[in-house]
This record gives sequence, structure tokens and C-alpha cells, in this order.
Amino acid sequence: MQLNFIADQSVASHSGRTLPVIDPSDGQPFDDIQRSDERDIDDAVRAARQCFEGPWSALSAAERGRLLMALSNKVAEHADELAALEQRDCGKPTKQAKADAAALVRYFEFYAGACDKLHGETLPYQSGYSVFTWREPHGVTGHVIPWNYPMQIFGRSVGGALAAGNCCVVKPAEDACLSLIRVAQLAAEVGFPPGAINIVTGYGHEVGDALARHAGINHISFTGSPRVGTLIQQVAAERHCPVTLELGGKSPQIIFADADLDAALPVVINAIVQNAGQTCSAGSRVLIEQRIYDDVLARLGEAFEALRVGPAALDLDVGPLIRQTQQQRVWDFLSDAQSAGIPIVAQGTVVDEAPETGFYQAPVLLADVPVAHRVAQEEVFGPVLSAMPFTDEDHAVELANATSFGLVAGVWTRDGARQFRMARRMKAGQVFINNYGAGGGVELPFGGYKSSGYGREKGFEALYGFTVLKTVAVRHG
Ligand code: TXE
Repeated sequence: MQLNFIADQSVASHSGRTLPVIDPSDGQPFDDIQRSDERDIDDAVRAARQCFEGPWSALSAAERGRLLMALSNKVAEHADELAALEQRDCGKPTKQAKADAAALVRYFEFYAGACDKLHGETLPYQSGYSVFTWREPHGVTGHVIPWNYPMQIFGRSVGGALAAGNCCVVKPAEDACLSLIRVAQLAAEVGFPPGAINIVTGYGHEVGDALARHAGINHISFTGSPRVGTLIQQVAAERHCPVTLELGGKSPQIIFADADLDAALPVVINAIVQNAGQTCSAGSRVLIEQRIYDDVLARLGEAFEALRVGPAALDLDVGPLIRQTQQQRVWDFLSDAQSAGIPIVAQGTVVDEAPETGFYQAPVLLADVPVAHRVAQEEVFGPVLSAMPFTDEDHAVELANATSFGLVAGVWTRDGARQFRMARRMKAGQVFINNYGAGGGVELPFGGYKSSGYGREKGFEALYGFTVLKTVAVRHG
């Protein structure tokens, strides 16, 4: 049985109710989490406020950095344990779960070093004045975390908020809490004061909503669906609470005829099958220059046929989806595509060892997808790649930008001038040229254009979002 973690104490929810934790690899419950409500959020916000006004603000920036570095080291010691927790909870193949634990180590390390480098400026002004700015923490920040990358999203969001001097109340997704509860315990072990990091579990519409509405929350960081992002923004707007929203994407991979296909194609495939396609930055559309279209489709198809899907612990190319409703969502997209006559070029294989009760979906490659079809417009959040041809650079740009999202774009070309032109013309928060994701470096600011959200997490840039700028003008004499 998992408990909430508030003020360094493991506590049951006020309601005494629980929710089952399901293993996506076999669809069976194996643990329980607390089904919390607004009373538990109230406790957590109070604990965070006391910490913020007490021991946390008494620390110097360098001391905060040392604590974050100690947590980074502690997470590194426990990386296998954390990876195993998240693997079972989320159905991640072993290599993915380990990569996520390693990313968490790196986030805390990066933000440890950033704490004492965040500063304001002195500003030239009229004679007789000294003017400068301070960057102050918001106070208590709320973090609503999704289930696809709990450790990574916790690292980038909570790591940045703590570095900037805030105390945090975290609401993990109801499907994926285990690794984050453990990280909060590890933080207490290395000396984070009680209330610096609080974890409250439960349903989004209950406890997530209570967090977003709580008057004691001074900033909300949300990663999840556009629907819930809109709700959170509406609720936060009522009390003018700032929000950072990361709402997914429909990201294109654009392959020009002069691209190095041997380099490009494995990356294009990985970008849609990693974490079973349940990645905000998944490269879910591949735009291919007409004269290499058939050749590239054939090569992609061959690679898709070789992909194997199975239980997380088998560490195959693809694990299960998170839950049955997510599986049903992918089926609905595929059935709509079929009704529209969109051809399936190739599919991977679900291995015999996969239990019938698990939430498996073989990767699917769709060809000639009309740009207006919903499979080319909406986030499937499954291993489904939509291919479409383009005639020239202008056409590629038009197709790439023709969705309401704008998170990532990948461009594959050897033409140097075109690389820069394309980077300029993409309406996306991240553009990757002849790579995709640049290895996911924690240093790289991350966020969206358009409906992919706004505000930036990751990198030093995130610290500006987790602070408020204060201008101080001193008149001499
Ligand atoms: O997301 P939700 P779901 C997209 C993806 C996926 C779809 C649905 O396309 O198929 O969203 O997934 C909490 N107030 N992404 O339904 O509901 C919830 O408990 C406050 C993209 O799982 O948005 C969880 O912690 N919080 C994405 C978090 O919001 C609420 C990652 C995300 O869940 C809430 C996940 C409410 N009223 C899904 N309702 C990405 N950008 O990476 C729910 N939550």
C-alpha cells in the first residue's frame, strides 16, 4: 500500500479510500495508492508554505544546490530500484526505464549547479538612482505530472522549481505514482526540510482539480492533454495564478531527397516507437520528398515489420500502452483511418509471451495520410506513424505547420542553407536538424508553440518561469 508523502511523513488520505495500481504488461493490480481529495491537498500546501517561509528560505542558494546535488547522488545510488518501480507501473522496457532514471539524476545535477547562478541585473537609469532586479521564487508551486515519463517530468519541473527557491506540491498521474513517492522519500533522507517536496496521489478531476484551485498555490506546472490544460488554465485564471503548460504535439519528421537515409530512418522509427509512442515529442508524422517516397516507405515498412512488442520485463522494442482506455483510443484512430481508406504499409508483431490481458499495440505505418485527417492532426499517443509525400520545400513547410500543435520538428537534409531556412520556418518550440531530440539533454529548453502550450521547462530558461522578477529603484541621498 502506497501513502501520500507530506512534510516528510507517509500518510493515508483523509478519505481512507484507495485506487489500484495496474501493471500494463498483464492488466493486473499489484499495489494501491491513496485516493486523496482537497483535504490532503490542503495539508500538503500548508506543509509547503511552512517550509517555504521557514527552513527553505533560510538556506542560501548554494546550500539549496548542495541538497539537490545530494539528491542527484542518492537517485543515482537507487537508479535500478527507481527504474524497476517505473517499469512495472508504466510498462516500460528496461532500457527506457533505466534511461529515465539516469535523466532524473542529470536533472537534479543540472539544477544543483544552477541554484547560485540565477541573478538579476543592474539597470542604467537616471542619475541619482540605482536600479536593479531580483528574481524571487513564487512560493509554493503545484506540479501535475502525467504518466508517460514520471521521473523525467518530475526532474525537469520540480528540479527547476526547487532550484529557483520554491517548495512543491506534486500530483502524479493516477496511473504512475510509485517512482515519485520513492524519490520524495529519498529527498527527505538526504536532508530536504519537511514540506519542500510533497506528493499527493489520486484522480485528476478530484485531487488535481483541488490543487489547481487552491489559493495557496502560486504557480502551476502542467504536462498532459490539451483538454485538461485548458481546464487548469481557466481555473488558474480566476485567481491570476501563472501556469506553464506542456500539452503534447503532432511533430513532423521531414525527409528531403538529399538526406542521409541510413542515419535518418532508425531515428525516425525510434521517435515514434519509444515508450510505445506515448511521448509528447513523438515524431508521429513523416513527410517524405516525393521522389524518394516509395523507397523510404519500403525501408520504413521493412523496419516496422521487424519491431517486436511485449511485456516490459522482456525489454523488447516496444512495451504495452499505459491502460485499456489508451489502447482503445489508438484502436479508434486506426479504425477511422481504415474507414477513410488510408493504407497500412506495415505493422510490428506482438510476441506470444504477451498476456492477453496486457495493453499491447503493434506499431503501425500508415501511408498517403491526408493532412486534414484526424490521424494526421490529433495526438494518437500510440506507435502509429503517418506518412505523406511533399513536392518541394514550401510544400513541406505547409504540411509541417498544418496542425494546431507546435512542439518539435525534425529536418533531414544535407543542404546547409536549407537547414537554417527550415529551422526558421518551423512553428515549433524545438527544431532538430539531422537528429531528433539531441539525446534529450536536460540543458535544452523545452516547450511549445500554438496548442502545444507555453512557458519553458528544462535548461536554465525554466528558472525564469519559476521566479517572479522584482525591480528595485533606490533614490540616492
Ligand atoms: O491525460 P490527462 P490522459 C495526452 C495524450 C493522451 C491524452 C489523454 O494525447 O492520449 O492526453 O491522456 C491530471 N485537473 N497526453 O487522459 O487527463 C491527471 O491526473 C487537474 C499528453 O491521461 O491530461 C494526470 O496527472 N489535473 C501528455 C495529468 O492531469 C487533472 C502526457 C495528465 O492527464 C485533471 C499525458 C483536472 N481536471 C497525456 N484531469 C504530454 N504532453 O506528454 C486530469 N488531471
